[in-house]
Amino acid sequence: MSANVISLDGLQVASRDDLTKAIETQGCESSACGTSDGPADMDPATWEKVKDHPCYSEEAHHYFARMHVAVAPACNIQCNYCNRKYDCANESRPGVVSERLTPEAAARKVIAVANEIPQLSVLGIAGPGDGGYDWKKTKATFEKVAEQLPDIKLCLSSNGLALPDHIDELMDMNVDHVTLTINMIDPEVGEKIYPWIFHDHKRHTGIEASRILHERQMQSLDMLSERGILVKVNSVMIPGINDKHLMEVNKVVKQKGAFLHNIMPLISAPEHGTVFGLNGQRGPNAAELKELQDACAGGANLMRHCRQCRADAVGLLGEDRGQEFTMDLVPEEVSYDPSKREAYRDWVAEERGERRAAAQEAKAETSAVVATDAEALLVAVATKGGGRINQHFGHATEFQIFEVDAEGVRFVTHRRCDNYCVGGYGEEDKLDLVIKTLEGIPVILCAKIGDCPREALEEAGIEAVQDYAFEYIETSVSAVYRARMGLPAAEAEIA
Ligand code: CLF
Ligand code: SF4
Repeated sequence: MSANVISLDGLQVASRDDLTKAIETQGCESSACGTSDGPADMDPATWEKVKDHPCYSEEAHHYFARMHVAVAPACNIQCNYCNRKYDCANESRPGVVSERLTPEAAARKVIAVANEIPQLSVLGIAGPGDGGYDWKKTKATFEKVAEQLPDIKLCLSSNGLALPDHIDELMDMNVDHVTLTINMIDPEVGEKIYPWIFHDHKRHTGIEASRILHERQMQSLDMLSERGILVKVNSVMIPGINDKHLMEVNKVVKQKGAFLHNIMPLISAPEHGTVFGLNGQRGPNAAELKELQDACAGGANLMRHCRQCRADAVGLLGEDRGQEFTMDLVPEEVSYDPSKREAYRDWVAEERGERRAAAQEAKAETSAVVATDAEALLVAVATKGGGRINQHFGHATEFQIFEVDAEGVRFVTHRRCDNYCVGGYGEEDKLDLVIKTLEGIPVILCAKIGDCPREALEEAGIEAVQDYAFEYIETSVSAVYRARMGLPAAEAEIA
């Protein structure tokens, strides 16, 4: 294969034109991004840092992938939603980490993934314990990767307790992105979440533990913000314990300079063996989560596209290709070839600009004819990335949900499901679950759908539309909105 050939899941192309054509005809398995212009309300330096980061930019998550390496198993606190046997709940859904890696093995794995997945832009360390506490391994991994793959962004997730001791080293390593998990700013709330912490060679319990944790978390946030490192705050929403309180957390972290606030639902089940799982503490439902997120309007900007991924996840946020890159599959000797990633970034820079322009045009034309108080419409989209409707209904393991009104098209959330079609055949019980997943969403856009599932959806009051296969999401959602209102299609939507 020549140096400039890009391979996306079996799709091999030799140039940008070929790539565009391939995506238009087959759908893009992924994507990355990089227009030079950021959103109007963001300074160019910040945009430069976030434009390729799938967690820090909703737009980027259609194009770019992250990978986590599980190099940091030790942790210095106990969260009632965590069982050490499982991934860190700060940054992952519960599930045993497949393998823990040494920094050397991790660097080898990153090269292997970067050679195969051109969308890869970020290496994150998210446990399975705490990367700030298990610092030697975190630092050694970041240094090895930075030395061999200087164009990969480094991203750390931590509970913040040990972090003030390492912030200057993070600066030295050019780490631009740090996630702090902050579940409270009131130690009385913290006491219900953290039974103990280990700090200054000593174990602390009760309210003292939460007081120290809170102070260190605030110190970490202040120090990172002062140094221009972008901080995303993750908060686990625990009904009856910190749900109302998180509005205060949102205000405070905004004042202290957090770039984003990611409010994630508690994942809790008895089989996880956590304190909350065993004592029946439930997580919030989707409506409760949305209500809290909406109540935080005006505070810190919210991240709504988090997938609560594993501490060893690989791929676009909605997918996990970790099983393709277990260490037994990674060669002993592997050298980095940046050419595919470079070609991919170039392609995305242009593609992203075109998508944004089309979305702006559709928005302008829609807002010119739709009343400002017209009811918004929710639309589900089956997509494999690239900002396009490029997935068959039966293959979707999640649907991205967009809202459209006179103000334009916005990503709202995603809903997960099992794919309906397995081995070429649809499974009826799975279709029932997919329909349940789509409850409250009147339209779904996909690249293709069979007659059977389409009729079943129709009976459930959901219109399945495949007329916009491989088109941009925003222009298609906008066109459907106008069509359902009996309005003509806008020029940008026909183009
Ligand atoms: Fe990983 Fe976290 Fe960095 Fe992203 S994840 S360390 S910021 S590269 Fe992203 Fe995964 Fe949500 Fe985390 S979707 S769990 S927010
Ligand atoms: Fe578990 Fe992460 Fe909490 Fe540590 S910080 S106890 S690894 S969830």
